[in-house]
Amino acid sequence: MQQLTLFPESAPTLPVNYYPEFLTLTEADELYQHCQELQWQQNTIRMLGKTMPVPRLECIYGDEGCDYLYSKSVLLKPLPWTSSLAQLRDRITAATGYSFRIVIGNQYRTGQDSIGWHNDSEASMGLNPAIASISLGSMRKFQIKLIGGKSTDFWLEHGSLLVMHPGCQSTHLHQVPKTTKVVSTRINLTFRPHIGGKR
Ligand SMILES: O=C(O)CCC(=O)C(=O)O
Repeated sequence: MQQLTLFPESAPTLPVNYYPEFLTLTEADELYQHCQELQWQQNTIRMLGKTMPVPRLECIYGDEGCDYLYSKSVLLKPLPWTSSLAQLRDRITAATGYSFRIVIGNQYRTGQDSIGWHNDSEASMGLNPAIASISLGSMRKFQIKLIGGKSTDFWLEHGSLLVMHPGCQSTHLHQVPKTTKVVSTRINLTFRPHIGGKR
């Protein structure tokens, strides 16, 4: 089983680690194919008194009852783990030591799909969650910054893993900005803990 070094020299000041070749090309291609069959939804979000479509498609799989509400507005109700997603969850746990109860998928259809600056601090994940993020398909820029600080860019490649360690969500914000470049679909899977539901 692949065991990751959690704090390599390359990113000593950020509470994240990036592993560009976590999956082999064949594994990443097969997983991308599997993700095409997941139940993607176009959700709506209420912000500043307005209801608008979330600028990406979303899906959620996980343990029964591990509902996930974000931005006090979007409620995601997990479908049961598929065997591919459960295998990937276990592999990431074996490599990082972190446990996960849900995976939220984001599908960025074009460069106009995005996620703005935010942290993932929903109480349902418990205190100081570790979040593991797999990227598939087109490469997109992921930016992370200390709150009030300068941002660092990561180009998240097909088959890569980005780990946001415990504490990251309290001190840092992250985003995947829109781009005017022509990009095709990118799929992102974020494995997260959850304190509710049934095991
Ligand atoms: O797509 C990504 O790499 C980031 C997704 C993200 O920030 C989130 O789901 O909270």
